[in-house]
Amino acid sequence: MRRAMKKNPRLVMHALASLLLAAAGTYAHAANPIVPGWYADPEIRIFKGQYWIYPTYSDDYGKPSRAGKFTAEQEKMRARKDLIWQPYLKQTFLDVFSSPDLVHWTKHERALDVENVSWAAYAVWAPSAIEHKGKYYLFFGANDIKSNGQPGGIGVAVSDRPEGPFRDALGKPLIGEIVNGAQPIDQMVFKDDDGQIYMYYGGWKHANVVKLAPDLLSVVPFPDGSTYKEITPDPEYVEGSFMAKRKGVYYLMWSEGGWTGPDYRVAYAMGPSPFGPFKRIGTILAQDGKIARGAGHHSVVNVPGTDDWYIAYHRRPLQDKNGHHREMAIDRLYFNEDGTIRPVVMTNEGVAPRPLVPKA
Ligand code: FUB
Repeated sequence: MRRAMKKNPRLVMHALASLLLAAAGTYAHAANPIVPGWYADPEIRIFKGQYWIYPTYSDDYGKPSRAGKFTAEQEKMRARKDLIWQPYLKQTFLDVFSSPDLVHWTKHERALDVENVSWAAYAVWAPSAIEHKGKYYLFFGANDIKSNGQPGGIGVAVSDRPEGPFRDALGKPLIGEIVNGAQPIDQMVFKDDDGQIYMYYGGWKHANVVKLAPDLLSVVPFPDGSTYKEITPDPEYVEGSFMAKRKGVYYLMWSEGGWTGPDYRVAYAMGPSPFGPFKRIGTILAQDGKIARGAGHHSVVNVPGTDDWYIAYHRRPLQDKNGHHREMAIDRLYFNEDGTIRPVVMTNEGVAPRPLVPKA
């Protein structure tokens, strides 16, 4: 690196500019990873003419910004050494990132903190955000529950702004139970063209879909009387479900393999409705021995008014074996003529700036 810098003074300028911008909380990396830091499960969205990324805080990278203040009840939850993998105790908040062009990112620290969620104490995971009736709702998993009766599950927090601060909306989890074998984690909220909002979720190799009430604060039954529909698409399904719709087709995507290992990956199915039926078609994201390992838990975004798509995902540096060392990357996602998805080519360069065109 030093030799390269000597040869090319522009590299020095770029490094200096990055350092200055990083110190100011704004990152100018036309490269993957998109920002410094260990972040996972990025969900990419568009709000207020900007791109937003809502990730899991995966591990400390430099000085952490967590508050570290807990109630007696939260301390009690955190003391369950028999249940908790100790690194999860660091995951008590969520940072959010915004960008006008997918290249320059601004960090909004601690958009959600367990300080504002009495029933959550650690393992705050995989946020999913949606704008609804002028407010922003953030769905998140907490406490990595292992059985019914344990405090934790999927919660919902609300804010007037996409960058937060988000505050717990219910004082309890929205889903705090294991239903159909699905651990209540890895939620993703999806708005269909008719305005109905669904939530896809589930770990432990099971996926469910639920219908959210008009205020997004409860789950309501489907017309057939059921409330939790199991839609596990394939025995390989593990977690991280994501729904996208293109040209009337529903694309269910998910992660397979173990997230701490090299072969974590993303697969997908296509279906005629939000409930499927879904049949696995193939893998769209996987490790590349020249770029990174453990690529998975992704999300996709469509640039409004175009058929251009991007995938945001996490991956692990090649030589790094620490499962929590996950970095965020963005690359292009392309569809074939028949609607199937081409395998993603992971890059170190990342994507070119893509500003959003304001609505006329
Ligand atoms: O980041 C915590 C957990 O790791 C997520 O909930 C899983 O999907 C996996 O990425």
